[in-house]
Amino acid sequence: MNVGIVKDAIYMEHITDSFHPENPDRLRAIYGRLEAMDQAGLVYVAARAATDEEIALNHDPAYVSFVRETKGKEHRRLDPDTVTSARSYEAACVAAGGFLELIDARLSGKVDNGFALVRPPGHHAEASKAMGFCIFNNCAIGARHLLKKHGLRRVMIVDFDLHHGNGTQHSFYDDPSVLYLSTHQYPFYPGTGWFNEVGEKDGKGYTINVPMTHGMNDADYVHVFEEIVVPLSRLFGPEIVLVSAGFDIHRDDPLGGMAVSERGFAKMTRILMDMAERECGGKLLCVLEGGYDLQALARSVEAVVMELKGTPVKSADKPAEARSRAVLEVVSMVKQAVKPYWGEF
Ligand code: Q9C
Ligand code: ZN
Repeated sequence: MNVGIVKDAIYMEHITDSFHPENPDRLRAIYGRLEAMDQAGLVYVAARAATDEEIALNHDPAYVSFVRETKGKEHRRLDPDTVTSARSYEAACVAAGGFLELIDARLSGKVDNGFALVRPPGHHAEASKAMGFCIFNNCAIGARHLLKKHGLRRVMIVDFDLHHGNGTQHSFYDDPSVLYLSTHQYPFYPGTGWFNEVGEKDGKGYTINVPMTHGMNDADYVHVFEEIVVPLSRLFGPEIVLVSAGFDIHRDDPLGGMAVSERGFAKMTRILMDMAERECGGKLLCVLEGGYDLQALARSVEAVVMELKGTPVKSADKPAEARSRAVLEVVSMVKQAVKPYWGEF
């Protein structure tokens, strides 16, 4: 498999406060690990800045101008958690544009799947508001580009970041062309993502929220993927699958309360690859969201990339731990919530 990788030095120029968990060291750790990997099958896709028009596919032009105003300025606060440095605007444009280039590389057949290793992250960013370390919503801009520029009609977004992707959910809340499915710790930041948030108008049923309880492990996530994500993909029939890949569900993450290991990320990736293979010729593209323990983050991204290459790490077949009782309840609640739209599955 040729795995498209987006990697760029500009992403390290988005400098947050000292001790901010979302800092340039995250990508330094990932890129270091990536360089140490066998390079066979890795295809580096050059990033570029998304244009104003591309960003405006998902954001209010006045908000884009507001962010542009931070250009060249030392330290601006866009939200209690979201700060900028002189080159953050540029980094944010290249984060979105990097994902667009990866999308185009997949659709033109240059790569088989891929991972955009970018920052700032995106899934909390609303149409007119920065939130939760996110400035522009990379994944949502990617989905808009697929609909508008490539004429796709069904895009599936799977978001396994610890936090609910409020920005992505709201972008497509009334839009049946994008199926947004999020697993996230609940109750937790940003507060949204309960079962009953299922979309509105024509988009009813096309938002699926899986609020996970504290401490869920590899087996729990695999169970949710097998019981909810895969069956819904069969019913929806996506033409491409985008993944908001957040590694803050790792057991070592300082922000999260989940217990996922590298092996779990590998298994989740395998399930998503098989799903994308069945539905849409394997069109599966990941974009980095959270993940704040540097070692856990770098090792987990490596496990995902190994899986995308088709050379899974050996530890992937060690016996799994048991799933929790709580996950059965979560799965049954989600099935109940989406039954009016998708029936029983
Ligand atoms: N102000 C991502 O993982 N924590 N963002 C807020 C109360 C914000 C996480 C705490 C966490 C944002 C992309
Ligand atoms: Zn997160």
